[in-house]
Amino acid sequence: MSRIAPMKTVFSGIQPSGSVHLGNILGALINWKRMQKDYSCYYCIVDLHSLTTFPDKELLQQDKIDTIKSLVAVGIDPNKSIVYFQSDLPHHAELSWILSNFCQIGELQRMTQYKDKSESFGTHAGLFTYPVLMAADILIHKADEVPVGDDQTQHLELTRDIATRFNQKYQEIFPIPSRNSTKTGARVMSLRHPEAKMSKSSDDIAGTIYITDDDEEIIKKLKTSVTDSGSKISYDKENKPGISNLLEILASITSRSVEQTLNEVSGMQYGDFKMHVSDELISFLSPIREVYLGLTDKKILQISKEGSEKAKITADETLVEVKNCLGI
Ligand code: AQP
Repeated sequence: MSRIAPMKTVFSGIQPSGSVHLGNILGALINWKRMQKDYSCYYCIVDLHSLTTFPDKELLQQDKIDTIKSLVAVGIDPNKSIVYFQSDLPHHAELSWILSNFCQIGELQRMTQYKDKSESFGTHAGLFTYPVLMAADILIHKADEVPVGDDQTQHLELTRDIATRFNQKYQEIFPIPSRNSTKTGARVMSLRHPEAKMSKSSDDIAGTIYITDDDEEIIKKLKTSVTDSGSKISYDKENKPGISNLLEILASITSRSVEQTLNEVSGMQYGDFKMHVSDELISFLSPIREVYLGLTDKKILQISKEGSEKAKITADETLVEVKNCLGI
């Protein structure tokens, strides 16, 4: 008799550090949605991580709720996936402490996100040990795959090293998680500063397309997006980062390759090309925005409550196993 293999586990997190944007959607969330079909998925609003940037209390509370709204609007189904707030499970912080013993200071010093963020938020230990907490997030549910954008590759590598060291020192309890990424959209850049990634906490609002942006705002942001000198549309990330970013965005939202997209738009003037991208963005984002605006805070709190109850089951099991290994 043939047996059905158990579903693999997926974990990914998102910080409630402001409105979800196009980079989050194309780099992570559409992949999260796709994976629900074949995997057992845990999607976590990592509010402990966001404390590293000292958010305002009221804003954080609303951002947490709005982030789950964004997930549901993009197509994360709480009946299929487990969606919860990180701080509802003390297991994450407890495992993080345990795993910090399997990580070298030099490794944390090499993390580029630490270097970037410490310029704005100082060199405090929370920011420094952020990747260990991220490793705990992933390993507490024994995730096999982690759908994240390009910017998280370094953190995931460290998670793999930490898991391997624990397994070698004690017992093979953690799967070594691998990154699952989208082909295009893995690093969406700012529309105004295409050398920097589109980001929630960026001051540069005009360079970021938010999930709540209405059609007018989308058109305005595309109109003022940075292109490059010259007039020919070509894919050249080094010399034409603005145009290349728009090509990648267009390819991603229309589910085509960059090559196919380039063939379709290569004869256009920059102005017409930008209008075309904004039309496609409106078609892509307006149904998502409609679902988002229809969700109530009460509904979201119910989703997170049920999610944390389910997430607690596997987190409990892993912690017991880890503590048994360690003798505590
Ligand atoms: N610009 C981006 N392009 C592609 N993927 C991106 N992600 C973030 N920005 C881009 C992916 O979105 C997921 C959730 O990210 P996060 O909220 O945990 O943290 P982040 O990477 O630091 O994202 P932000 O939006 O830039 O937030 P802030 O400004 O608070 O730092 C991750 O999978 C990430 O790869």
